[in-house]
Amino acid sequence: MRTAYRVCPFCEATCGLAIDIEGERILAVRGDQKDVFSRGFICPKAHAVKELHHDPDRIRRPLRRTASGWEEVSWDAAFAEIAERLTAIRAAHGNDAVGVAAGNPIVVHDLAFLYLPVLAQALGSRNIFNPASVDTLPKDLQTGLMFGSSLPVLSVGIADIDRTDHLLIIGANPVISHGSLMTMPNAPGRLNAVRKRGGKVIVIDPRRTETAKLASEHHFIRPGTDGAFLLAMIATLFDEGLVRLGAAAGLVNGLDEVRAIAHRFAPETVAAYCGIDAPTIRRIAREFASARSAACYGRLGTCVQPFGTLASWGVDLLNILSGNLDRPGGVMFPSPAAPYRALGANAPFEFARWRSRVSGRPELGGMLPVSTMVEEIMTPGAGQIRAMILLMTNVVRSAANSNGLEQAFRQLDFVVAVDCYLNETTRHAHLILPTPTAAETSHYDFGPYHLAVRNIARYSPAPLTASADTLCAWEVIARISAPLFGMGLAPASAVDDVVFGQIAAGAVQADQAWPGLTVDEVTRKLTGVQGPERIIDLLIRLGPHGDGFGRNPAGYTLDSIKAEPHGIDLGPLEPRLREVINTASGRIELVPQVMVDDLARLQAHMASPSQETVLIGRRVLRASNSFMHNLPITTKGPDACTLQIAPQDAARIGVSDGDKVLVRSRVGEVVALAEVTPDLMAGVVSLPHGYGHAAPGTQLSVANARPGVNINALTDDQVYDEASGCAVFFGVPVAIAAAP
Ligand SMILES: Nc1nc2c(c(=O)[nH]1)N[C@H]1C(S)=C(S)[C@@H](COP(=O)(O)OP(=O)(O)OC[C@H]3O[C@@H](n4cnc5c(=O)[nH]c(N)nc54)[C@H](O)[C@@H]3O)O[C@H]1N2
Ligand SMILES: Nc1nc2c(c(=O)[nH]1)N[C@H]1C(S)=C(S)[C@@H](COP(=O)(O)OP(=O)(O)OC[C@H]3O[C@@H](n4cnc5c(=O)[nH]c(N)nc54)[C@H](O)[C@@H]3O)O[C@H]1N2
Ligand code: SF4
Ligand SMILES: [Mo]
Repeated sequence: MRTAYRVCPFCEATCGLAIDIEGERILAVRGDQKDVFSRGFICPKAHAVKELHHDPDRIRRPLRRTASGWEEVSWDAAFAEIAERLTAIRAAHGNDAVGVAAGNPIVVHDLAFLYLPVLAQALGSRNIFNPASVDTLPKDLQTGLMFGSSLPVLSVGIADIDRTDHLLIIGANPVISHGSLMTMPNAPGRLNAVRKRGGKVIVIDPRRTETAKLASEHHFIRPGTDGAFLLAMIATLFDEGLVRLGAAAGLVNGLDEVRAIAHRFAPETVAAYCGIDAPTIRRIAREFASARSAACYGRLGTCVQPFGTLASWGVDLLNILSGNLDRPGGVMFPSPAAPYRALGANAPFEFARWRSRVSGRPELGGMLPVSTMVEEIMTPGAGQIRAMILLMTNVVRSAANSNGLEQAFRQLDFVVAVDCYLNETTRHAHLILPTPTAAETSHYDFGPYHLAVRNIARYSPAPLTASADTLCAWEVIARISAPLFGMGLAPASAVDDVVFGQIAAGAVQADQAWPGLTVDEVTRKLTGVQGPERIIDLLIRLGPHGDGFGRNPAGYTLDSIKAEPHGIDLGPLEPRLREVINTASGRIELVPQVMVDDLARLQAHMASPSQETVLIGRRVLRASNSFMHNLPITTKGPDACTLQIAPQDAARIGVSDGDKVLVRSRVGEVVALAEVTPDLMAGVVSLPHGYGHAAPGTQLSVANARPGVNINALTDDQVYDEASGCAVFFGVPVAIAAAP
């Protein structure tokens, strides 16, 4: 028996795992006590490393759909067919006819994530969707407009949870999710520590969540009203002379405009709309502003809702105007060892370079909102999507309007899915290409370390050797891309060399830290490693902690990081605001025009708020989105897929615990079992997502035995945040009734 150490790939928290292995069999997964960041903490999902790897339903060989069922094919045959079909579709219908959708695992198997731009470039299509275009667009848009970062998702301000005196959590449930756009292993421990050292944690959420139960206070808020609530807090800061800019002094534009806008959202004006009384809003604002240090953190509840961009804006305004930006205990910017900025430090933020063909929703970072997918597949005309490349996504269950997506996917001419299950989405594919599990792959958390509450570097070697004839996700992406680049059926390494050449040229050109660097020197010194590790090595050596290719011998290289199997702690976050601001003005733009334009919509909604019941989501501890439902860990305990409903609402429609409730929206209906609980705000119901299994033609023996109901049969691709186009998962109007 031996123990391998690897970072957990199942969420952004990056916990270190100790994996006990005998031969090729994983016996157990434990927390790595020596991990410099997680120090032994894990959640139940960590065990999925073992269960996913040994799941008999998992696909291990490329599969091709035939009239009589699925057959195994060789990799070469699969890539030849993909090349032929995609080039033919592109030749006949243009570049936009082939779309790409990448799912959540690509973020945490993020070395493949580095190759998504390669595929997008090879295709030249406008129809590219990635996980950020599902769950982060409002935050991306707001951060990009205010700070000017070219890849805004990787330059979001991070709440300095380990040092803060006051944490305001609005629309996030890190005790279950373990944090998103905030990498922090052991979220429960870190939250408890704030209170233990005398600080305060306040949670604003329409559900009394597991996080709310650890907090000092919790307040229900009407879904979708956070933008108004946060502006009312800001109005209070102005009214009571509490505005301080701190590190942002002299670095902001638009302070007078914010004051004028906030004035229209006084606590007394928004209280009834938000469901939080005016004195409470004023008190929360005052306490936030007068704490020694404070940080406001918002996540999905401030993104995937009808006013996500304004809500995300409110979070940042509050942090900036209370003097908490870029100070310890406030909101700070990590300094990762492998910074994306080394790829092109001064590229400006770009937005709406194109709009979706059917309803004109904006591009951001080269992607369109997933909310446009159904109409872009279904609406005939030039630019219609006719083929999809799916990279680890169960989009037919995870995006809004599943029924529309089912119909859309059925009519596509060609679908190739890089995936390890035959599930609700991949059953629509013509080819399924599996990739090795986390147990067989090495890892470096490129994305999460840009979002971490400490500066950390950790490399994990593959615990098991991948069986012969498997291809890593990046190799699969490179081989799909080759013919689209005009490189025929070239091996992945050939595509990689071209890609690396481009990246190295861009990075050397952008570099300002290391004098005399040339592409030739960089390429020569990195010889020997291929694929994403070579890119990571380049970024590390060019980065702020790097060796500058020998110019700073004490600095890091990928090899020196590899030498520390439990990671390297580069210390707490440090002030670096000036490096982060990348706007044309060189200042933080407090009031981008996009916000001004969207405020009218918020005010109209405030003037006539709907009286309908609204549906929100809920995450469950033992599963990540949809793909873990086939693993034994998710079957422990009571059924998680219930419709939570407040006692008042249950009484009104005449249902009790365990009764069936019919939930209907514009696009669909489901019958779910009621879980009556005072933890939900009246007028709001909640279902978890990722369920709705047992579809014909799937190979998910565990998930199909406990299918649950599909929330995204109710969510609506035509209900979205207008500024960003982000689909609304939280705040969908529904009708509820006792099921007959
Ligand atoms: N109503 C509602 N809907 C939501 C949400 C919500 O809160 N409410 N949340 C949204 C969010 S935030 C997100 S990010 C999306 C997530 O939605 P998706 O990105 O679609 O994530 P999953 O549903 O888990 O699907 C992951 C896919 O990757 C495959 N996969 C998993 N691991 C591996 C692997 O190791 N190798 C390979 N080759 N394939 C693998 C799985 O088989 C599965 O097909 O869902 C969104 N949908
Ligand atoms: N166990 C587990 N962990 C996960 C995942 C999982 O599926 N399971 N998914 C991963 C993914 S893909 C992501 S993106 C992250 C997400 O991480 P989080 O954002 O922390 O996850 P959620 O549980 O969706 O938290 C959103 C909260 O917003 C609340 N909310 C809903 N509507 C509103 C609103 O209008 N206003 C306010 N203020 N709150 C609202 C919800 O009740 C919920 O508590 O989690 C990741 N981690
Ligand atoms: S919190 Fe996230 S990273 Fe940590 S063990 Fe759980 S799933 Fe893995
Ligand atoms: Mo997500």
